[in-house]
Amino acid sequence: MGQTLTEKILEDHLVDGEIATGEEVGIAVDQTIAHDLTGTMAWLQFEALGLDEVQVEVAGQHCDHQTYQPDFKVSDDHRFLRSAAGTYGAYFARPGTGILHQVHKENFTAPGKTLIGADSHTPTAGGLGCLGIGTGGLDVATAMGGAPYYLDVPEIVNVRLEGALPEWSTAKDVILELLRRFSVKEGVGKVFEYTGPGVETLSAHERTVITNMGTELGATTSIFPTDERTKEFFERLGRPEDFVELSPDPDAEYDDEIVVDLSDIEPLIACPSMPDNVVPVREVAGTETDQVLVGSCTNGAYEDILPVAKMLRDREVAKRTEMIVAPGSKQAAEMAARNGLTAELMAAGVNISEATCGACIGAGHVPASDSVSVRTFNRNFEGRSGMEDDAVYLCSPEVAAATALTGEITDPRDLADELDDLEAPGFEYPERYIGASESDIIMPDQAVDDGLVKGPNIDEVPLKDPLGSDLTGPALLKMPDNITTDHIIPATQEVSVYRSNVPKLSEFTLKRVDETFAGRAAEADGGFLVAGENYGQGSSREHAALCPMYLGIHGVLAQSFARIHKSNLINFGLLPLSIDAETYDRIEQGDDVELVDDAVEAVESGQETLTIRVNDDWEATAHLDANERERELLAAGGKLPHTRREFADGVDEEA
Ligand code: MIC
Ligand code: SF4
Repeated sequence: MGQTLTEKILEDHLVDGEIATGEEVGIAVDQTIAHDLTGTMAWLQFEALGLDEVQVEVAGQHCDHQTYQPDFKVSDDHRFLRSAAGTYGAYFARPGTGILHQVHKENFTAPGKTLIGADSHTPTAGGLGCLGIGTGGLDVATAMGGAPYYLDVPEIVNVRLEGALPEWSTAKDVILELLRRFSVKEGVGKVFEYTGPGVETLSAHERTVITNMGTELGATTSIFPTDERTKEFFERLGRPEDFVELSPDPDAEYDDEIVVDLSDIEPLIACPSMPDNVVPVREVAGTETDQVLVGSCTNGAYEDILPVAKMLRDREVAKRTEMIVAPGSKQAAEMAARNGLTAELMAAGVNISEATCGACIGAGHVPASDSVSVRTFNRNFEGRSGMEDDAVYLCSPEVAAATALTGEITDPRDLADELDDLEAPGFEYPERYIGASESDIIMPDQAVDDGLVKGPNIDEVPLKDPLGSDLTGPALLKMPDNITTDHIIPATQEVSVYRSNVPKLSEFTLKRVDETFAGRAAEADGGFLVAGENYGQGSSREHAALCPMYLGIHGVLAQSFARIHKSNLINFGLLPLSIDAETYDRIEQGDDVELVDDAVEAVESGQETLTIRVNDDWEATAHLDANERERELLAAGGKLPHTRREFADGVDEEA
């Protein structure tokens, strides 16, 4: 039987287990990436594990989320990250070099490689045939140290592309169409592998737009084969030697198939406040728009700025609207400047930002109260922009530009009908990619530090005790479906300055759901969280598990979990227990919950069905879906104490 492309890459890197759907495998890691919000903890963990040198081919440390350095704590984090990269052997991309996925794509992503990233949009690399998977920082720390990365072999879905995109429809509309059809949770446990005749009609860049936002489907990753279009991209990047041709076998068998006819795709938009709340742009056309933002790891590349500049050339942004363009990388910014696009955008009334994530997580350009913001980003979870009752729409650069010109949400096809001289910009590559990286990326052999430099806000990594046998405590908080990691630990500026200080960061835990939660949790001697479906969707932020751990939470009783968050809970020794809808409905906040079984025995013996007793009155079943390796981590109090113990045992044995 032939193999899918995903299976081929997994097999090439297999170090443990067998490739069969649902089975756990360990794979060798070629490359890793982390950024300023996840990297500090990852390096502190690397240090706590006693590791002394990066073992992977390429490890990258970026500073992209907090580039405005609004506080000395952030500048201290950046200085620490440079020192850690230099000390341990990673490359360091200076603050302002750009968003990690864009910068890594321009400089290091390569077909056939495995890339583990402490960021949920690591699957961006799949557009170039690289298996990119988002994880918590601790998994990146151990991978950098040479450990395999473990994952359950996902179901592999064949997304068969047919036809070609019509004028004004873009790659962003393709992934919005998938989100419209499949929602933010249907991709959990799946890889979306793109095939079919429509693939060759998409450039390598357009493919990365689709794989980037596959994350919003909940997917483990997304991947495209490589071909002449990919080769052309690598040639223009100046890295032709990194190109490898890869495709699935013609008789590959998939777990499922979806067909998307590209010629049926029209301009789409995700309405507030979920990326799957997708409608045709025409359905919300006319909505007055206060702010338009172009940028992010989805649509911040040079190839995204170019169509915007073409549409805005010799025109003006509507007076009621503020438009900001934040390039995804300094290379994109430099090319836009050298090719005259920046001047044209500025003349049209655009505010040009430095290359940063910034506004995507509410660090700058926070929308005004009761206003509408239209963005080319990938997430519009309520409050993520920094404004609690925000109204953020997600769309393509073309829709964003049309909207900026009119001041109201506009389908660019309708604007083109109105303006005789507005032509569809289409897709265009630059002749060759130039600039920025050489001066801004510090390779390990150029390192300027030879020791860790820690500021006063950089605290120790907290460790949990091994799992206790009697787990009891109140249901401290009951939450609905689709709680995001942005609810658990927001990424906004005032919170993110404490990413390397867990005691302080914990004070913000679930504050957006209930202001009193952190205080109540700290006072209670242990307790549980209760949630509906898809708990912990969104980012890879391990702090969303680490802070509840610090506050003494034993576990989460949820109807279902998002993939990365579930593995982060296990990594930090919190039990992810699934409950059915009836139990969810019955359990109330404040109820006393007791795990009837001896937790240690149940976890260690592989018991899947556990019993919870509520208010000493009624009982229900909770399921622990965890394999042997994960159960060992849970019993030890998490991956950090477990790995430290393993290392210590290894040393004792050798002695
Ligand atoms: C995000 O888009 O939410 C982030 C900020 O990039 C996160 C990373 C983090 O919170 O540390 C992600 O996507 O993983
Ligand atoms: Fe940055 Fe936003 Fe991409 Fe996260 S989703 S990496 S915050 S641009």
